Amino acid sequence: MTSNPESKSDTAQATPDRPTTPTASFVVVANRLPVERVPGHDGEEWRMSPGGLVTALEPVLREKGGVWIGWHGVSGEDLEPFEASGIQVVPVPLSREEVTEYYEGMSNATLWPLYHDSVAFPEYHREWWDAYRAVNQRFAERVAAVAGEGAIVWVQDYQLQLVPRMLRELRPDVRIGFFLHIPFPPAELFQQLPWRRQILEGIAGADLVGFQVPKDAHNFVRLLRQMLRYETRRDRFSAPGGRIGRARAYPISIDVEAFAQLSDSPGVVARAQEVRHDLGAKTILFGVDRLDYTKGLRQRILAVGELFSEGRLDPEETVFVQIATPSRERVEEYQRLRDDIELLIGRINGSMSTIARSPITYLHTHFPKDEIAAMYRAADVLIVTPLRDGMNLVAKEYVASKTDGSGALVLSEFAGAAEELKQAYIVNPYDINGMKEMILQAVRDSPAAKRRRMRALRRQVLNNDIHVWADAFLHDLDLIGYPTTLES
Ligand code: GDG
Repeated sequence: MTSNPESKSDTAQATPDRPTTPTASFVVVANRLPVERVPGHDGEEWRMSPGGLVTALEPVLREKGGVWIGWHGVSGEDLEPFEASGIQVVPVPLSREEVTEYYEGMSNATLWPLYHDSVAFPEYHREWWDAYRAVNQRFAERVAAVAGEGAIVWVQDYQLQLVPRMLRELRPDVRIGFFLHIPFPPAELFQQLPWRRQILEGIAGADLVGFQVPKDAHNFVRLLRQMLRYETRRDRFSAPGGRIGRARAYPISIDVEAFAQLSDSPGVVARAQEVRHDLGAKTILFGVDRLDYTKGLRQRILAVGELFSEGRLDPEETVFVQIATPSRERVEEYQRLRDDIELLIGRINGSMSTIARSPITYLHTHFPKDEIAAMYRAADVLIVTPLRDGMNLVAKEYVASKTDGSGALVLSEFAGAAEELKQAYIVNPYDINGMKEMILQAVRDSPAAKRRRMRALRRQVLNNDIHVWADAFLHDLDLIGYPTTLES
């Protein structure tokens, strides 16, 4: 069921059937709401947008009568809480200026590059920080107004690092979890942040802090000890007032079963055959990423381009398809990246193409999920080469989609996923020659060798899906509060 929320700016009248703000026992807080506005019978409607996090949390939200709090994606619009596909959502408004300063600025031009090894230069602006704090406070206040007595609140990601502490001040009764989807930087980089203490204190307001990999959890605990003088022991820390919190790794995953089913569905099977036929290549190399400087696109394209120009990959036999989904297009660094990538690909194709075919097929657009699934199914080699990545779900989606056990995964050692997917063809994306050799090996290895690797990868991914992730985090969050000392 979808309802059509009314904007406060459109109408000051509360409609009688509008759901009132609920008192929830489970609250998910994320920068974005998992909804999209779609045309409906009666004007516009809201639909839950598909995505791993929604899939994982939807059953818990339904079972516990939970709510999701977040921004709905349009600035300057203040909406009442509403229901979308049976889930209660509570929109948090953002002004146009806040989108610029809190979201595009502090979140995506300061924290995002800093947390990804500073692969792009992080910008520090005091007015961005002020907006970040103000928006985090607004989120915390919304949660405080919605959460029932003793509720479980799960805060997501780097845009909302101050919320745990702000919320604790408003509502000491609730149990707070925080999960960081991106890497947590080493101390030497984190120390650059003018607001490093506030960020650490903000996150440490949570009872349980989750990271993608153990190293990041250790970094965080070490920083609490060194910078805030918290007492710590292994994964536990003692916050002011004697409250004991924990910081651990919970590697996120995907809805494996849904991907496998989609991959085996008749439409996707037929589309994959069609793609293979249309591309007319013996070997299909594939990449799909948001167009982001952390994803190592420049290095990947350079490596594949050199393999073509040196004649080690034959453009008559091999094609490289790269989908680069538009992302953060108002942030300057992303505009520069797009220009660089398109110049690079233009040069390679310009010198290597024939009238009939080009070695690189580059698509700068968002595709439906079915189309991505068909590409996974059709691809002989998936190339994932981030310079730094919290996890990387694309790698796991490819493995889940290869239900017949074929395919080869080339994976950067700097993706969180490399900790689990050890049987992939692991590369260092900064080492172009090494990457070229590994891509060639992934293309040329015997089918039996590839199957052996894929079997191990599939075992890992199948046993650790998104439900395992959510259950593990929520289970640990549930237990927290019982141990009262650092030792227990
Ligand atoms: C952050 C962290 C962490 C991409 N293009 C299209 C499309 N996609 C989908 C993929 C995949 C998702 O977007 C990308 O997920 P990643 O994990 O690879 O990367 P980030 O967006 O950077 O995510 C990351 C993740 O959070 C979860 O914690 O793994 O490290 O950076 O699902 O399939 N989907 C469709 N069309 C496209 O054109 N439908």
